[in-house]
Amino acid sequence: MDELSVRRIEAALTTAFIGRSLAYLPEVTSTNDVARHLAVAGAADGTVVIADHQTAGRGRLERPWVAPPGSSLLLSLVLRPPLAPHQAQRLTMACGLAVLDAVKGATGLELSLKWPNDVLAGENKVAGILTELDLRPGSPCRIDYAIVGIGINVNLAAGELPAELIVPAASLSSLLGDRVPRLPLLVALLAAIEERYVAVRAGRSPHDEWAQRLITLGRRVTVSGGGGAMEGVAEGVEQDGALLLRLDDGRLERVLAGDVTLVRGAPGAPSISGPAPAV
Ligand code: BT5
Repeated sequence: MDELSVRRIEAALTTAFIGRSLAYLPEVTSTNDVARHLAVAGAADGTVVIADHQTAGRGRLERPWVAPPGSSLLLSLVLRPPLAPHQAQRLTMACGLAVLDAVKGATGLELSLKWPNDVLAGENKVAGILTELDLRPGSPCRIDYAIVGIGINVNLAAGELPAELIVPAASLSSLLGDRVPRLPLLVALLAAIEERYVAVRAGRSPHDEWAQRLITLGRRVTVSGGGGAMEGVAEGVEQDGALLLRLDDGRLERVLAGDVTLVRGAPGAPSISGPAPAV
């Protein structure tokens, strides 16, 4: 049995505050939308919204996030970190690393990250993260709340995986050849998020560990977006999450948003791509 419910989740939770305020809904438009409404109404730091099905699940730039009912982990967190807007990518970094921790702990699978917000198994996308911000005006400007949405492909058969994507998709069950119970994975994920988010709250950045887990770095890539495209070598990522792209004429471009494709045929570079960061 793989049913989620508030009772089952609460009984299994190991966290101090992440998910202690919890909404489970069988069907929503998008868990990010529900979480935003709760945040506007004053929801506490660490509030979690989970759904079994989204009728309008989305990625960045309103791209659709596809997940058959009951197949996936679909959740959003309301976070109220003491961060400036330019530090918001720390939340995506921390949650991406938490997905790696939780999947490794629950299944033994070693996943990796692709700049800026994808979780991959080899070249296949297993999970995506959508971070949306609301800012508190003033000087200095701070984040009022952030909604971090996480979608993990858990039990999708090969035929259920969305096709014709720029980045091919995989699910944990398709990789393992067996179904993965969602509840223990969810509990492990919320615990991993709490550990990493507590560090972010205390002023520590997950940047260095995140950079180490990015398969994008050191590769030749094409970055497209805003009507143009640039090709170069992805040299590094800055503290705020920006990608540093060394162009062939020697200039270094700082890329905050764009579609990144690893250039086929370049050393060690299969073709992998993905769209721009929301933050
Ligand atoms: C993301 O966006 O990868 C962020 C996805 C976040 C989804 C979660 S689910 C819970 C919460 N509520 C929401 O409404 N959203 C969050 P992006 O990097 O823009 O990637 C979107 C692209 O991924 C799409 O354009 C498709 O190409 C591809 N895609 C869609 N569904 C997929 C899936 N199940 N597995 C792999 N790729 C998928």
